[in-house]
Amino acid sequence: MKVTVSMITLNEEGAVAKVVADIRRVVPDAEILIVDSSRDRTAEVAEELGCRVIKQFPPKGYGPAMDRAVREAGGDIVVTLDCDDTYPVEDIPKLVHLIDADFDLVNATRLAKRPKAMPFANYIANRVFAWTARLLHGIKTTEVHSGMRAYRKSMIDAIEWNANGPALPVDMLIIPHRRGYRVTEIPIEYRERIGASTLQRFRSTLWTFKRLWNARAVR
Ligand SMILES: Nc1nc2c(ncn2[C@@H]2O[C@H](COP(=O)(O)OP(=O)(O)O)[C@@H](O)[C@H]2O)c(=O)[nH]1
Ligand SMILES: [Mg+2]
Repeated sequence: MKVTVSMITLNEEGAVAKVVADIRRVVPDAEILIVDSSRDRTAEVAEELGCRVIKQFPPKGYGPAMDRAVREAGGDIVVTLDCDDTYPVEDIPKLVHLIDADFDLVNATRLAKRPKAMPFANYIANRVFAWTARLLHGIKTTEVHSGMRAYRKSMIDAIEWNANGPALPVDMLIIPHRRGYRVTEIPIEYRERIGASTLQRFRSTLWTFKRLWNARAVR
């Protein structure tokens, strides 16, 4: 099966070359797709390195960029990753194998144990989100916000979510689970980010609970 590694980028020129090189080393045959909304040279660097770059301007936020990044993937398997060097690229083959082994979605969780690179408040918030997801949806997860996952492309083609607004990764995990697709989880290491985070704590928390609550209607 053909693999696409999809990333979205907002001013990641300090990280993009390293992340792309790391991906190439691990999965040389994969398509690398980037949805870019940067003001810096991220897109130029990615294009020079042979990535497929889709430009999204004006920037529409994480959700619309991520939606585009998974829907436009050319592969049968789509692996998502932040372009900030926080996720272990060397684990991509593990995720791909699990899709090969008939799972439709593999969630890579950073919270199987407490990650040193994550602020304590974020850690507690993430635990509460995961616990709420278990309670409302019966999904055995420790993290609903991971940016590192593998999705079967045919599943994405069959599913809709509201891409506008923060916390889209919640819907991208919970809706497939509720629709009866085979979802599994593996633990990963989480590293310190290159560059600054775009996370807006308050809005993200609000939208996480909103998405978790609204997904009860999905069956
Ligand atoms: N295209 C695009 N990418 C974005 C946008 N907002 C964030 N990103 C990218 O999405 C990924 C996740 O954002 P990040 O700042 O790392 O969030 P954090 O991991 O929660 O700290 C990074 O690769 C960002 O560059 C956006 O509005 N448009
Ligand atoms: Mg990040």
